[in-house]
Amino acid sequence: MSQKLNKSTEARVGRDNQRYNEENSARIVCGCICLNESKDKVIMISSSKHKDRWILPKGGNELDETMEETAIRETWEEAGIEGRILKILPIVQDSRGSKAPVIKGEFHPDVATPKTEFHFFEMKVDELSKSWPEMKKRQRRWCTYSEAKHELIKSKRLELVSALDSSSLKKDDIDNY
Ligand code: 5FA
Repeated sequence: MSQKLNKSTEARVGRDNQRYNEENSARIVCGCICLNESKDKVIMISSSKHKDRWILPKGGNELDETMEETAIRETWEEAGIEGRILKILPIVQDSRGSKAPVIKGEFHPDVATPKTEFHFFEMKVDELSKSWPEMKKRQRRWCTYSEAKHELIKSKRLELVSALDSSSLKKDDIDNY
């Protein structure tokens, strides 16, 4: 795998170059499950739209990028992480079901966010930068499996729980939560 990272100081914005699934018009979103060396911790970030909700670094796949490039770029922009992609994880579908709008053609973020298809990669974290493009917008923290799952359920992001479950993150004692 190529593993290219352009450590930009600003995040890409806008949806003009967003890639959609040609069959069902789902928005393609890519991200990383960022693990420590011993694979018992994962990095979570706060959502920019809901500051009290914790999610995983991810964002829209753009037309000039491979899915892996998007995952690496978003992980840098949103979480300031550099690392090595170890594997591709199974695709997970939007957990909003029929409530998620299907939009054909041009996308208008102010009107609705279309249904999403998530492509996650497992990454081993090499370095956490002290500064990164979205550091003023987001918090970042290491979590155990049970902490991460607890936060994702609280954030109503069951598709992100599926992505986490498909990774090599070691499961600790979930009964504590
Ligand atoms: N959204 C909310 N719940 C969703 C679900 N279960 N499945 C799919 N999408 C869901 O919010 C990003 C968008 O995802 C929102 O428009 C929301 O309606 C929709 P977020 O996941 O909380 O992430 P964020 O607040 O950090 O938002 P951004 O990083 O700006 O958005 P993206 O992750 O879409 O990526 P971008 O970097 O390409 O903009």
